[in-house]
Amino acid sequence: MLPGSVVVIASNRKMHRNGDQHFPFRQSSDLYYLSGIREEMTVLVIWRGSYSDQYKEILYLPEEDPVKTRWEGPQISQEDAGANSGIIDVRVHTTLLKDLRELFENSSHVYFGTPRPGDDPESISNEAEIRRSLENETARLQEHLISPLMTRIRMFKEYEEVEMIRRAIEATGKAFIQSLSIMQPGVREYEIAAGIISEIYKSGCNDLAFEPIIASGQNALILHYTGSRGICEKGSMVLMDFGADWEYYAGDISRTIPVNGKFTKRQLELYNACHRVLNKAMKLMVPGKLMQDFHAEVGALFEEEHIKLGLYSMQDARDNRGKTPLWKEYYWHGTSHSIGLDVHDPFDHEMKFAPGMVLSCEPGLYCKEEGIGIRLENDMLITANGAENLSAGIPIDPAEIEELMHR
Ligand SMILES: [Mn+2]
Repeated sequence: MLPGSVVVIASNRKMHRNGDQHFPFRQSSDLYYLSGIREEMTVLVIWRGSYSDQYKEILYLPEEDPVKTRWEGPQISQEDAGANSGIIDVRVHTTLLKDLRELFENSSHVYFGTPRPGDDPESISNEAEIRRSLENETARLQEHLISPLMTRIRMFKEYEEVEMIRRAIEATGKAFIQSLSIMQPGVREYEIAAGIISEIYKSGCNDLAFEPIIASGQNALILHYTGSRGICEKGSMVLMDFGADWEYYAGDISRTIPVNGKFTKRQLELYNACHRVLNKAMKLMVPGKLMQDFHAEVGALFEEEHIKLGLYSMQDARDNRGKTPLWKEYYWHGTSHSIGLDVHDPFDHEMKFAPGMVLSCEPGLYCKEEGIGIRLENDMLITANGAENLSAGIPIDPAEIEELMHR
């Protein structure tokens, strides 16, 4: 934060669904990171003085609404909000605009929490309302976004955060084992999803990190397929990409398994190719490497495998030099993304891999001609000299998967 600045980060209200229903509320990740408060309509204000290293932080809660309390139960008390967040100065909304006017008078900069990359510019946030109300007061201030600062902090996980991610991955692994016992020819994709979700909740998680992808047969060629109505056909494979949320931290795992518990010869060839790339890719995740360079290295590994699989020839690859590499015909997405409070956590692509980052490693092989899609995904913690596979406990060896499915 620059000297003489104010940060305003506001959480949203619940998002309306239809009639009197709302979508489940999820706290703004930046606000949660800084405060640990999960209530809707919370506002965090941080002020830094001009001439000294003086900081002030104030947390605003909505006013108690007796009708809302009757229907939805009491909201967090000011006392508990203070204890949970470590913020001593907790107030109610009524004084927010007045307080901000005062802080702005003695400041030169203001940082806002939104929009973040990927936000819907049309959605009306609480923050947008605050900005509108204070248009005149902020006119003379220099405006900044808080997201670049927050990205730099959130990219590096503290010990406690890694522990949360480990718990999320543990629950995700249990759900994977559960899916193996439900999988059989004729079962619907959503039945597999139901088993996975149930197991995640039984592990003590009260949310999923994202909507599970259970894609059988050709559906696996759709990267973010969430239809889940398809039937798992004998002789095909199912690509499953899912993750538990443990206390707001995400796990994110992909596995691909044969519906009837036995890979065909061709499926196994493709699976082993993807598995070899994953094993080599995990070793390439070392401090000092740029994400884009890592992805290019994984692409080169795939090219070798694609040629061995007969998807194209070495000559084809050579003839194609200077154009979009042929491996991109069979591998359409990035190899890695940051994982944390969000399953796709903020990441600064100009920064090199460094200890404390938690990143996915998820090579995929998608063959339209053969109607086969495979993705294998582990979650990695970058360490001083390499990376730890946080999902090492989740079966991935094809013989082990077949053995578990026959049990
Ligand atoms: Mn992922």
